Amino acid sequence: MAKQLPKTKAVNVADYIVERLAAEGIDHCFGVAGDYAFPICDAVDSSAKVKWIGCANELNASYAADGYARIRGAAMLATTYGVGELSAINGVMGAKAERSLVFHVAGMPSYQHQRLHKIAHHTLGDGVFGNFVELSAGAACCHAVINPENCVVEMERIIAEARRNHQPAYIAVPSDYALSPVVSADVKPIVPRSNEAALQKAMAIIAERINKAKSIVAIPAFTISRLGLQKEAQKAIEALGCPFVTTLMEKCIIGESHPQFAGMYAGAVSEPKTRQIIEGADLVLDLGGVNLNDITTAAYSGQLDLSRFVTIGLDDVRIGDQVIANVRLEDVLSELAKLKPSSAPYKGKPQELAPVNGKPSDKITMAALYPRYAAFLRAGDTVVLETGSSSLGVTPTILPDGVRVEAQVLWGSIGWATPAAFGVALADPSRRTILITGEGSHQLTANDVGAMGRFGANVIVFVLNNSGYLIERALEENPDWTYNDLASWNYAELPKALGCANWYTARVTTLGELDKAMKAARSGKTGAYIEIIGGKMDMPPALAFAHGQLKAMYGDTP
Ligand SMILES: Cc1ncc(C[n+]2csc(CCOP(=O)(O)OP(=O)(O)O)c2C)c(N)n1
Ligand SMILES: [Mg+2]
Repeated sequence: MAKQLPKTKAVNVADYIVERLAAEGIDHCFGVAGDYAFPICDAVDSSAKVKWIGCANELNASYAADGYARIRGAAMLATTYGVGELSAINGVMGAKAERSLVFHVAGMPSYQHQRLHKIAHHTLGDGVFGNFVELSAGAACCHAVINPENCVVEMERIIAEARRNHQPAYIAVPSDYALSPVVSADVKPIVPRSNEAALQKAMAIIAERINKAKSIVAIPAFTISRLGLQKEAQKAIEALGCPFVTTLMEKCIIGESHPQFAGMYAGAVSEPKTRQIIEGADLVLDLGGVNLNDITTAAYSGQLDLSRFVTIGLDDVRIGDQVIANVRLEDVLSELAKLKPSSAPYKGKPQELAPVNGKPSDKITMAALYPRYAAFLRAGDTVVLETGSSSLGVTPTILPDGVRVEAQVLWGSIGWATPAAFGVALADPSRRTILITGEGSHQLTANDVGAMGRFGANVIVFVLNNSGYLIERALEENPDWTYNDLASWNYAELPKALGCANWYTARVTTLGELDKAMKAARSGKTGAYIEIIGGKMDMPPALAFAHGQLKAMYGDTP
């Protein structure tokens, strides 16, 4: 990470903030302009390092920033006071839940107007200006209200704290202060580091647990990919020689053809061998803090003994009731990588891609669709998966090595994936970004397909049109409630209407048409948009399983 502090001489507060965030490896700012945020927007627009990426609304911008942060390690989001920042809260809160580092910079009314308690637009008309700071701060792990004197010091504190937790930070800037010269201060970037003694203590306990254990399994958690530590985690797992499993949240975090890969763990829907390996292990090395929620455990259907876990968090190690603080995940991984396995490494059964099935004239079934995605995807692709039946279809499907998967499994806010795919595509144009979404989710945020076209993000979009909210139909006794129906859009016409004039588009109802469209999308250099017509109740097996587990998912009917 480039860590050069901007020179402060004659630089205004807004310029300083933009420069300082640029030094964190950020070169795009997602947002929607507004008068209180003009100084921030101007600072971005005039910056040689950070490009302004206007989104259709702030919710989309926050999702796009989350997607970008997952690839780059951090992102910048700019909104205006009240109306803008509040629209972004769902997306920023999701980034907090999923440990994605978004710097949310919001423009506030001027200090002068705050001091005079002016009745101003975007307020409750009460002369109070602190109403929203607490709300936006609640979606972050730290926050600061900036003035010219505190700017330099506060930026270092905020950046260090956000990096320590790997969660969003909220930075509120009154519009007149934003234009004032920054007061320089003698500071150095604070890089989170382990306390050496604590690290040695943690490693001694971990080594003892490893030596005693007859069977060990590792779970590299989703945080590993948020922090960009995939290679380090792989080295540690190879040094340990033990099998590793993933949950839905870590799909493809390490290539699925890795010999030590023992499958995806999802409670009772796991392969029996995978389930036995993790549920029967003496020691579960949780690398990063895996999230065992209702989705990742298939409605709490597994039998994990948490007393056998050693959890290496971002900033601490937990073994039962013992917590060793000030130990960084990256340091533990590099210590683990020095170990020598006591026996030959685990060798699992090679995971194979599912064979492509069906005749060209067949209608598109889910049984034929998911193996086609697996055959379509290749190394160098980043797949962004939306909540809904699609993610439950793709995640159990083995994918080729070199495919990266991003999904918002825990927060699960539908509409996330479309702008997130936009952010992912801008974050790394050397990879091809593939969006897989249901049409119901897409309706929430589809307007930013326009931004993909405008900024040259050549995403390949697959929209599954199955006449409504299939996942919700499956999660209820009665699939026919009208609230699971949708306005029937002509999805394949959206790119053209939204200004993506040169995109490849198709609406496919048969496997032959799908195969042809996939080929065309792959060979083109522009974005592509494929609307897939699926059956109203045709669902992947994982969803059918959930349908039979409604009590476990939601508790008994009172
Ligand atoms: C912001 C938000 N609103 C509502 C929900 C509840 N919800 C979860 S999935 C879903 C429907 C998804 O439908 P679609 O995208 O069409 O996917 P399908 O399951 O039909 O393939 C809804 C409404 C949610 N998760 N997030
Ligand atoms: Mg649907």
